[in-house]
Amino acid sequence: MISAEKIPNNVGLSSNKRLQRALEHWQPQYIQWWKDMGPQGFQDYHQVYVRTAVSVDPSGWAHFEYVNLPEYRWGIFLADPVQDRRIGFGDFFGQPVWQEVPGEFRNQLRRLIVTQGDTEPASVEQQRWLGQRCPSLYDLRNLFQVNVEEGRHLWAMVYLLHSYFGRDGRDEAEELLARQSGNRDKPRILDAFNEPIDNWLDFFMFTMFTDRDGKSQLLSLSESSLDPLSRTTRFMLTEEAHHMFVGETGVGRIIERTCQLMKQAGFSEDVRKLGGIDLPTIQKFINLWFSLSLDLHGNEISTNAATYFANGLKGRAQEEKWDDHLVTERYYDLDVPADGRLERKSIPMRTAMNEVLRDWYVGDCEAGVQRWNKILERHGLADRLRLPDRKFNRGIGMFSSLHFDPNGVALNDEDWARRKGEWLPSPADREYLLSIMATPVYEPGKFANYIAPPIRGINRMPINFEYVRTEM
Ligand code: BYC
Repeated sequence: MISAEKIPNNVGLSSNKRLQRALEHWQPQYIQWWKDMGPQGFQDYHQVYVRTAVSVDPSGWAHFEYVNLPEYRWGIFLADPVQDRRIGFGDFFGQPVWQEVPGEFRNQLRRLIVTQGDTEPASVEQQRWLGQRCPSLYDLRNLFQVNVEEGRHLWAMVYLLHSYFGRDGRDEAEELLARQSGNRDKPRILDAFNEPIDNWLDFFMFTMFTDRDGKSQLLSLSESSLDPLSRTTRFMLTEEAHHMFVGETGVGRIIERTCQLMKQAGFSEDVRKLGGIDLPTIQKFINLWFSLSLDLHGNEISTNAATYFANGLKGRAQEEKWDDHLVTERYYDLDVPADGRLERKSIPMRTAMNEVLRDWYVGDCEAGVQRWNKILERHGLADRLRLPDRKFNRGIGMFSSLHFDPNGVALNDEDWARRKGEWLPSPADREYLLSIMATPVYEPGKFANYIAPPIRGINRMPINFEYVRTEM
């Protein structure tokens, strides 16, 4: 039974019969999906200390309690309305925002919402086996927090589909539960969401880099002229921040431990013999997840992106910081491959909106990597981690048919095939990581050997708090 008590919301669910009916059909399928495709081995007998959003004010979404995961209260929230909000960019600049979907933009908006929605359950599916290899109860709890909130983000997109897109919206909402990460016949829409995440270095890199793409895409959707989409994504951003915290501090704690082990090994790079994760391996995972997440921003030159911008559907991150919101006369300089070399070209800026967003994203990632380098500096080490060149290992966009090394130097097919193992995780690297993660750490306050404890616990709880407990 659908009830406002079980589904915390600020969208008037108790008086919205249409939404109730749609959810009555969809919610049981969602729970079934969560049980089948969500965290494996932690559905029945575990209580997890998680945060549940019960309202949009800070006190409301910082509500912590022990929950049995399938009983988590996935809610539906819109950020508070902005009075007299006006369209902030594109051809309709200055007009009032839309409370309903204009017929002529219905397909484009549905496509954006479905693409966004598809990533949320995909990430839960990708991470579903990680609990069996967790480095601590603290990390296990963080994994589940991320998972339930990705589930809530799916609810947010399904709310929009059910409320504004009629029959097609209901069909799309079902399809969101039918596609599966990595499934050959029914894969998830975007490539990075079909990659396996079977170890915790992958998970932390994913939450650092791929969730940060979530941040850039949500920032741009929160500028949308469709006000309910803007308000939904604005609230999602508050949760996204915690996911990136998990990623950045997770990798940071691995680096911290690696530094300790390097000292212990007499400043040797080879910390594997002490069971640690060496810096070259960490660099390879940065190279992988950064390049996969660059792909998530779409083609460098994109008429889709130009149309989204022109129609006011998807803006730039922090659109108010730009001085020109029409962008009809501006150009963007880009290195374009031509006849086997790169040629600088000026392209109309509206068609470069994916690249403009990617610029914002690269800057945000760069700041995070610099914070990691501070750890190395603090330990007196000369090694530094870095982002690879944007052209490296691309699967989408104009560099995808070419090869480049992490410095952006072009390589032929043969050199790429021979050398890519130097820059990307090899099967042997993955095997090594699985070997040090084979035994999960479930004892409160204990941490796997390859990762340092966090500085503090969650919600002012001690680090040795029993963040996940078993109830038989
Ligand atoms: N993989 O003109 P283009 C998150 C396709 S993450 C496969 O550049 P557009 C999260 C494209 O569909 C954020 N295919 O496309 C993070 C198109 O196909 P068709 C998710 C790709 O539309 C962690 C063709 O290539 N949010 O929230 O400008 C955990 C032409 O490309 C890919 C969104 O994505 C790819 N990577 O740009 C949980 C926001 N890229 O039509 C959650 C909504 C492109 O030719 N989506 N293609 O068959 C969008 O804004 C756009 O769809 C994209 C693509 C930016 C993704």
